[in-house]
Amino acid sequence: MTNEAIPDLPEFNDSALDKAFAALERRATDDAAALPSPEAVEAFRLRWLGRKQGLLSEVSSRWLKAAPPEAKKPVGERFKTLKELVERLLDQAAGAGPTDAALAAEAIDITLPGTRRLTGAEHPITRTLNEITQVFAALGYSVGVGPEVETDYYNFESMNFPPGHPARDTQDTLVVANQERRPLRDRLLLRTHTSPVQMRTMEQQPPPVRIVIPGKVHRNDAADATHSPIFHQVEGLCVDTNITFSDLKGTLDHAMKALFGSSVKTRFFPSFFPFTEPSADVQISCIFCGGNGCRKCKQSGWIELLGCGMVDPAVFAFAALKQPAYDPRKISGFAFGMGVERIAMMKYGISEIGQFYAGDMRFLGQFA
Ligand code: 2U9
Repeated sequence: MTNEAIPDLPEFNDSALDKAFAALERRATDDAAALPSPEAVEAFRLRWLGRKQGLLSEVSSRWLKAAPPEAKKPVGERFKTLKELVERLLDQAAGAGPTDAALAAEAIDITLPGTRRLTGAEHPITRTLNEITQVFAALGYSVGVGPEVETDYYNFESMNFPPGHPARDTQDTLVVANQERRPLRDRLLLRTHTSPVQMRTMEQQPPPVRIVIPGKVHRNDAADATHSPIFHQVEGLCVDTNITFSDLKGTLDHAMKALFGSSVKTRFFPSFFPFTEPSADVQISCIFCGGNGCRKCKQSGWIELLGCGMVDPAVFAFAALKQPAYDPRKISGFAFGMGVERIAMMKYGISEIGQFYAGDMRFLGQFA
């Protein structure tokens, strides 16, 4: 709308004033009805309230200032009412957002097909890792985490792999470059197991300790259908007075039943780990055939799933350097470790470990 000049008032009596102001109120209301954009609202403001050339400023000079003394009050009152109307219309237009016309222009056709948004899902490794930690959390274990880049001391030496010992070859790993000037114990490497976190925990707190450590580990292993140089473990540690191998067997038997079903059986075979003595490999009755023998268990009825043992006194001796209460003559404990990928592969019938890392939506979507 263009600014049409405000005509001079021929008369200042009540009915002439009512008529003139009513016409302006209508004009303002009509004008405010079509303000589709913030720019149009601003133009409305300038047109009506602009200090020099606004319509109200013109009304003020032509009608108010020109009024004879006796008409100043009735003109002033009507002018005030008009100004309040214009301000109210402006407030409404500024706060109202787009007008009906503007909305109609942008209207969404609700009959068109929608955009399907995929819901995210927990990765099967994360899910299995959480399931395992939950089983132990329910037994009163707390959950610990620690660095993936470790020192030689925490990863190897304190776990009873002395410098140069052949057991280190079984857990070869990537080492950080250019550390030759540092003492061996301080050199950095990618941890091969989560055990360093247990050692760090013992250094921080005296017994009793019951913790599980889920996390990523690295080994120089060739990748094949069931091995990956990066994989995940859940390890556990229980230390107290009078902890025995029976406690270990009872705890792991319960955990396997909680993870794979109450009909699952366990059996323990002698094994070797530098950090436990005695050590054992644990087998569970085949969850595919119930122990009768099938292709998955190579007709044996059993599947090997985890390792465990009583914590070696040499490992406690390292913890005792910082916390004397880990005196192997006074306390004892058990530890265990399991590969999360291996358990997830069993639980979900996955035959290639690489599927977990390929990021293929056709694989991952099955867990949504
Ligand atoms: C401390 C003392 C002892 C952790 C243990 C195992 C046995 C074990 C393997 C299972 C499959 C690793 O992922 S895997 O390849 N682990 O067999 N781990 S006992 O022993 C500890 C840990 C911390 C202080």
